[in-house]
Amino acid sequence: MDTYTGAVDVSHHNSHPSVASGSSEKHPKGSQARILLSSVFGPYAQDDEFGSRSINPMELYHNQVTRAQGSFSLRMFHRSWGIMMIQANISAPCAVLDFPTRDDFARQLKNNQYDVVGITGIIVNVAKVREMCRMTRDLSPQSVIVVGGHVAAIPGIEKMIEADYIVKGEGVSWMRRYLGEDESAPIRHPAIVSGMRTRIMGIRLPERKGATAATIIPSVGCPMGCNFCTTSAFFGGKGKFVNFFESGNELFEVMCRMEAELKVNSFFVMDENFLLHRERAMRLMELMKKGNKSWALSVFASANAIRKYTMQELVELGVSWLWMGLESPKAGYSKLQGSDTRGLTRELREHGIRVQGSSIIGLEHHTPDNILAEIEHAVSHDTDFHQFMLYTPVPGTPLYQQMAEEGRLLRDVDYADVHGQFKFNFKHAAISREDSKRFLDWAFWRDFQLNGPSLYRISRTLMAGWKRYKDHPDERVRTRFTREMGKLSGVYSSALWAMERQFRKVDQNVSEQILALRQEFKQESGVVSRILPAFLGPVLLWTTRREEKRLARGKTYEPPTILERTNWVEA
Ligand code: B12
Ligand code: SF4
Repeated sequence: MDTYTGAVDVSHHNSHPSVASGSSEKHPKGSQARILLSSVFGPYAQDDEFGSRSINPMELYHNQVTRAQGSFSLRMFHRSWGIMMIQANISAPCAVLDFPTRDDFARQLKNNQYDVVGITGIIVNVAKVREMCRMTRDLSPQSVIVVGGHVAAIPGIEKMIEADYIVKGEGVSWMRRYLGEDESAPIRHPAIVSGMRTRIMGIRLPERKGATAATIIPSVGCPMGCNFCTTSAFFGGKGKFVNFFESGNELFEVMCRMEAELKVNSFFVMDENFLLHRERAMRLMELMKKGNKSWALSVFASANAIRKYTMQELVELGVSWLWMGLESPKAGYSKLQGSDTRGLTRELREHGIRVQGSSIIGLEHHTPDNILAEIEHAVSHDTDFHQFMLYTPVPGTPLYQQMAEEGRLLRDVDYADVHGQFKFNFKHAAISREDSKRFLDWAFWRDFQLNGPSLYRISRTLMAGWKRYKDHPDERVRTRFTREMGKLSGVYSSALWAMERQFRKVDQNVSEQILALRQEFKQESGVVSRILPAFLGPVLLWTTRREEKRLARGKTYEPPTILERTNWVEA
């Protein structure tokens, strides 16, 4: 193994001209150019000079949703879909390197003659992007360096990193244009398994083909344009977004292909506000009915978009998991207008739809006096999962612009800490930077303490859905709930057995609720779930406790490094 030992260059000098988005220049080799697309290097869950932070691991749930749930936290990794999307849509020979170490990245550069090195990163990763540009100049001086992803939104980024092109916004069309390919050709969706290396209660779940949902990316951006929203701003802001698949027909076709290729019947739909596009969603439902597709969909949607559908429609569309914003009723965002989010989340859960709520801590009207009540309000939604985030002006957003104009942005906050899970990066009218973290941590803890482990909560929602829909006239709906319940009855009821015991020390009341749900399972499901917990329950209790000890000793998890090549011919 060759090791890269280059010193860290933190200077801001920039000898190569950087060009912002929309360049009309083309690479001289066109589609013959050899491309490397890489995500930023790990390890991630540690504190280092490149901006890794132990509180900012590469794990969606453990990072920002279930992080206070200890061994019950849902842990898994997600690939870097942006560069997978670009790779699938160019005909040039292309390697995607995901989650490399610095050594892996250096080795790629040394052992291959790449013409173009594309690096993807978000704002927290800027120091890594800078280091990777420096390494590329050093080890592969012939390569053109292209940087894309949200990191491109940092004001003055072209002076911070040594790149030839910094691409703001959508990258597939940019790369196609740069290689002289047809920019407007239909988008080819890559086959993406949504998550990997899933762990909960101290065990890693087996990775069977088809067991994990496929990720589908219908669009990027969101036309609602909430002032703090970075994804909306990055792809054009209010009124704008980029659609990869315009119609329900196109989407259905992609999903059928994924179903066949990955053997899946569930989909993680990565669209910021999927239900907002009602016509497309309804057409998809029609085709699902015609094609007898009993698919399950996990989607993001705002409360006002959800309200455009009846519960029946959502259930028939296969919506089984909904990620929605529950911002304070006093905040006045148009996406929430007129919606009683507590009533809505209750109703959704009663129909077997798991709800992932998302609440913002530190809104303008929050004060030390009212924030605990606001947190109680958020927690009282009793959603299956709850994400809390600090109100954060992120570069590129209207909120950031406003805060800058008002002189409220705090200087000397490292970009690596601007992610909403640490402390404020701005001066709040009433809450101090230190207190922002305390309130945030409290919100996560309070939700866990009062509502219990998310694994228990999703079991409860699924049970409600099963009871309601097990005799539904639409066979697709029945099949979906039976399938989901099937998953629950064996292993999950054993997990409930272990949870009930382990949670006694946190909250006796919740532990009793878990017991009550387990009894319900016994009645509703087959013989397996009656017998299995007696054997598997104690095993899971043991693995849970073992995991608890490991975590106390500082155990962290990292994603595996992945290299995938397409259209490849050895140089
Ligand atoms: C999946 C995901 C993750 C995964 C990580 C995946 C990975 N391998 O890196 C997990 C769950 C681990 C994660 C973690 C975090 N994430 Co995250 N994540 C997402 C999410 C939900 C989807 C990303 C995605 O694939 N989108 C779809 C693809 C197609 O879009 P895209 O990545 O933007 O790529 C397009 C363009 O940007 C561009 N492009 C991208 N890369 C490149 C490269 C080149 C060379 C070119 C030319 C173009 C280009 O072309 C692509 C196609 O158009 C987004 C939200 C969102 N809707 O995008 C947040 C998002 C990217 N995450 C965000 C944040 C803040 C985080 C965290 C800090 C957690 C947190 N506190 O919120 C951590 C950081 C982890 C770390 N240590 O780096 C923010 C970024 C904000 C910002 N402005 O920087 C986002 C936008 C969410 C949000 N709205 O706040 N995340
Ligand atoms: S509705 Fe959600 S995704 Fe759309 S702009 Fe607002 S916060 Fe962003």
